Amino acid sequence: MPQIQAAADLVRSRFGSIDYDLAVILGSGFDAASSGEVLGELPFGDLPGVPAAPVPGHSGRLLCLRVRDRRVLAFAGRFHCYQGLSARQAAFPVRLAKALAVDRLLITSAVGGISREMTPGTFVLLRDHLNLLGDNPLAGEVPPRFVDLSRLYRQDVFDCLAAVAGPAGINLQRGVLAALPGPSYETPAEIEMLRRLGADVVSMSMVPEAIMAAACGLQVVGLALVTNLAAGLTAASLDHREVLAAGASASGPFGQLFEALLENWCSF
Ligand code: NOS
Repeated sequence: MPQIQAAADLVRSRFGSIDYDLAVILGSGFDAASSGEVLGELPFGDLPGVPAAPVPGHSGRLLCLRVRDRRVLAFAGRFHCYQGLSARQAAFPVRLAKALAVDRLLITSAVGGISREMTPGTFVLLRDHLNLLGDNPLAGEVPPRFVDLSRLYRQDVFDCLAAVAGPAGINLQRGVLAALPGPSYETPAEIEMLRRLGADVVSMSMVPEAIMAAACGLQVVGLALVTNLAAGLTAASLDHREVLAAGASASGPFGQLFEALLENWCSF
């Protein structure tokens, strides 16, 4: 905790004492900086207590953005369990956002599509998740422990997203995420198992952050981008470079959804 406070102090000293409307964690290939003006920038490596270096496709920077009249704290990059971190360490950005008094968190990620409608390019508002990481960010340390996750992901933003998605020709769905530890992609048999368990999409992230956000009392929206069909659903091999390319090519639509979300969610 002292390190989180030290990190928050550093962010305040660099960006000023800002009242953020929203924090966003940007997954592989996601870019929010292009939606707004960058007011401040800080490499993750400068933050006390930062758990690891960024992985390819993640720039590893904390940004202070102005998007229209909103202030956004953007984590351009995230921490994953497959970097050898605990789920608690992976949730570092959420604890930092909490220490900076942020109360709304948007979590984004590239995901593999499992259900028939989850084709590459589809955006998915998370309805729920299956935590198959074998770890929980609330394990081990101070309470709260027994946090209610029955309404973890906000659903009332769907209409404002759909209002933008329809006319813009953006495919928007709702779905359940399965989070696996990775870093290998899944086998076709594992994907079939996940489908039978009720998962629509699969990734190696988001869940530690979402659970920590619930424990910290932050409102959470999960927005995923299907970058590939999951293993066994396509003849093509899975490749992280293609995940990054698919993310980059969806940056225009993501910007539109992000602005709609900022406008509506922040005025609820
Ligand atoms: N990601 C995926 N994770 C699991 N299975 C998939 O099919 C998939 N597609 C995208 C790997 O490319 C990175 O993107 C996400 C994972 O969370 C991982 O960070």
